[in-house]
Amino acid sequence: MSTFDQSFLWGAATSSYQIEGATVEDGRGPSIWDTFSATPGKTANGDTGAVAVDHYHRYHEDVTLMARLGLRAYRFSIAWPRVQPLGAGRINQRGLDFYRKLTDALLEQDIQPWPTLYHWDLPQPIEDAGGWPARDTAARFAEYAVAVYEALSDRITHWTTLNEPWCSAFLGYATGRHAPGRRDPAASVRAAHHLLLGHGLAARAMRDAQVGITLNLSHVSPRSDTAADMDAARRIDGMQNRIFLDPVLSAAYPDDVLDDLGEVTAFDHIQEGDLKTIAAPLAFVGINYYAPMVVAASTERDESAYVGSPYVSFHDRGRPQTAMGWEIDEQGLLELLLRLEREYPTQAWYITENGAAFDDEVHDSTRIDYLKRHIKACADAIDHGVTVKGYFVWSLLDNFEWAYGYAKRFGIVHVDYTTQRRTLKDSARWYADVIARGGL
Ligand code: PNW
Repeated sequence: MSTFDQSFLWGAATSSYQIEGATVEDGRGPSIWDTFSATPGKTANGDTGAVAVDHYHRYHEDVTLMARLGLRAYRFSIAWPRVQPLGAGRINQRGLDFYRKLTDALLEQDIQPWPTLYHWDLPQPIEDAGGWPARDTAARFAEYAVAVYEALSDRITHWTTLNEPWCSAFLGYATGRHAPGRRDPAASVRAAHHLLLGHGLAARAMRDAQVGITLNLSHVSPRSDTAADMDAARRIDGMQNRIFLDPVLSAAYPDDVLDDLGEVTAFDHIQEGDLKTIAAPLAFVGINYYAPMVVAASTERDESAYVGSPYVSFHDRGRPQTAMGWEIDEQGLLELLLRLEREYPTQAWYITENGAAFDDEVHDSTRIDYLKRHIKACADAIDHGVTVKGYFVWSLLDNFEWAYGYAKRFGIVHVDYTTQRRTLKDSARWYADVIARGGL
């Protein structure tokens, strides 16, 4: 029997703000990313998602492209401010219509729609009312999620609540490198909790759906086996992986993480029953994996995204890297999957993002090599008994890479940002062959 069975879901991923453009069309309201990217100094070259790759107008062409590649599934996200321009109350029918049309175009080509309900475009009015650090945002998110679910559940089976709550909480509210750009460590810990609470409330309300959450997980190892470096690795593993995995899958925050955060917050934002809500039964967990982390103890204070653990440094092993400066190491993905299987043996997993930015354009043998290594790591994990049920390349198209603007290209399809012309990169042709063959 081959490693990837017939039902293995081969896909590609994007997100609304990174590709759609059309930010003021058909009644869409502003999101925190419109505000943030329009603020001088926040993104490279002052780039914004106002036009992006114009997917809002070109979705049909893009679905045709997906069909040419033979994708079995397409992971996209739904822009909350299109559906609910104020983030609460009135539903904007034209916003829902766009996602209905996109979904129908996918189904017509036998491509499974895999929507994510929140990939970072929080309606600006919700941020103005306190954003994710405010408890009410969790309830607002669940209300929005149910509205979308009710409108589209006749044609969509698999739903993801959140994409990478780590980024929303800690890049959004601690380092300020992502929207809304706040720098308030205590607020970021509240944000993480309310994101999880919003996830749980939504997952419980979407009865009959197959619901999951996507986390950006990493394999964390100490630079050396000194007690200090091992403690640094424990802290970063806690704040990157376990602070999300444990509440969602085991209904508890890890004790050591609560200890580490003791100086940052008094945890008076956690109410009785929250953890039970957060641990709603899930059909799957999505993993976004890009690179491993090697960490060491440091004597210098560094206010990083890892709030509560400022005396940690990130070690560069001098190995090959992508254009993001992220180390290329598929062994990290294998180790991560084996560890997850050990700790959560009954859980089903999907790789909901994996991919790389490189400086080459259409002839991207570096990207083919990156993808090949990581798909091989998935195969090895499956051979070791890990339930990996699908793999989504990040990304289908070159797009708006957040604070890096359009300078970093992750697509397997090249986009000319002047003409919006799409050109298959070598990696797209290669990936189409992988899908056709059902494996490497
Ligand atoms: C993920 N970090 O973002 C996102 O889900 C995508 O929208 C994004 O384009 C992709 O990965 C590539 O960056 C991340 O700083 C952004 O650790 C930043 C980090 C991690 C993930």
